[in-house]
Amino acid sequence: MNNDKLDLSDLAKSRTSVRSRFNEIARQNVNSNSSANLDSDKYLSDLLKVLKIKSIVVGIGGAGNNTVSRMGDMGSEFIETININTDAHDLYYSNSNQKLLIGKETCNGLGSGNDPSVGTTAAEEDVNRLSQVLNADVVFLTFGLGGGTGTGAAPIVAREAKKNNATVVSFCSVPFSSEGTERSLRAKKGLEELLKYSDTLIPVPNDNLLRFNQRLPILTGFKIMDEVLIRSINEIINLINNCGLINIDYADVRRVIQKKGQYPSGLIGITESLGAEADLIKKARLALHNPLLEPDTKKVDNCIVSVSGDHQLSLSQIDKIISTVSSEIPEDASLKFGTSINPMLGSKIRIMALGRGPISPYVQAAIDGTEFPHSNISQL
Ligand SMILES: Nc1nc2c(ncn2[C@@H]2O[C@H](COP(=O)(O)OP(=O)(O)OP(=O)(O)O)[C@@H](O)[C@H]2O)c(=O)[nH]1
Ligand SMILES: [Mg+2]
Repeated sequence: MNNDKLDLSDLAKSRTSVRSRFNEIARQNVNSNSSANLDSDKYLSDLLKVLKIKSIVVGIGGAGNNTVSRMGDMGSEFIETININTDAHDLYYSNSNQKLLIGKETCNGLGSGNDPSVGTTAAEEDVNRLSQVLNADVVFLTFGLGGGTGTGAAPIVAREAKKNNATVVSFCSVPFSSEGTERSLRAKKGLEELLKYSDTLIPVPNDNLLRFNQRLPILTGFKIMDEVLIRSINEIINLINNCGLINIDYADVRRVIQKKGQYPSGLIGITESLGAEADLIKKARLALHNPLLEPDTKKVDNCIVSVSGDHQLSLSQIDKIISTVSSEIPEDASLKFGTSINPMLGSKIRIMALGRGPISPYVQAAIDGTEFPHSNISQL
């Protein structure tokens, strides 16, 4: 391997931000055969190698490990994953590319005993190893709030990822009310810490699953929640990986997922339509007003809508979706749309809305030190 290749692969793997990788390659290629005014293919191909946006998905604690394990079953095997836990048993039986047992001294591989401060100490014990593996441009965290490991360790994982210049996108479930007040108090404390280090923070309340089926067995509820979290993460990763194809580039995505202002926000919704006009309008609205999150869409200041369908996807269908979304968010909000052709969708049209601005009422409660919103399930 010549020195040029060695440098490039080191640079591609380096923990620096995509912008500094760009600057470095630009510097290294100063004397390439590009002329002063034109750039050579050699320069462009070098550039592409180091500009590839790297994302990793990190599952923390039992719920997070389960979610990541199920990602493979849902056809996301190409995504790089890391499972982190204080519980050796859960970690062993989970499925991820890399695994990290944290806090061997603190927990002896036996879990945190539902104590977030133990989860935090366990993560601090392994802070150097965490820092080494959190090597990506975008780090997705997924875990269940309310226990000890996810709640206590996730903020430390997020902090270390941010130290490495990553954009941190956190998806977490909020425990069912039926799991008790103590869990919900722990969840709120966890959010309080997490909001300091997340760019996008989307808590998904388990209770909202009951809107669709009040008799839902708890294990089925967890499975559905896993799927919600996986689909959300997958769609954002697809968007990042397909950047530059049609209309949306990584700068657009980064603008939406990066924190603006003091607190992290976020909105995501994914729906599918069979393409009739009335249904397209309904599903475009539903993607934006995701009933699992109930975001305040009047707070959206930046939004991406991605529409995928097979070769029949028409301009007028896309136009219907975009004009519907546009009428639901503030006039001065920036709205970008992208389209991609996916023959696997058959006759369905998939709509994904990703937005910045709305702060989850659960995050707001953690900021204000007030109670979590009450679920309205009994009134349904
Ligand atoms: N989506 C999903 N949520 C789960 C699952 N299991 C538990 N939860 C939720 O996640 C919360 C935290 O539970 P765990 O992830 O088991 O806790 P932990 O982070 O491992 O913490 P300790 O076991 O106390 O160290 C629970 O209160 C549930 O609301 C699961 O398999 N999938
Ligand atoms: Mg556990």
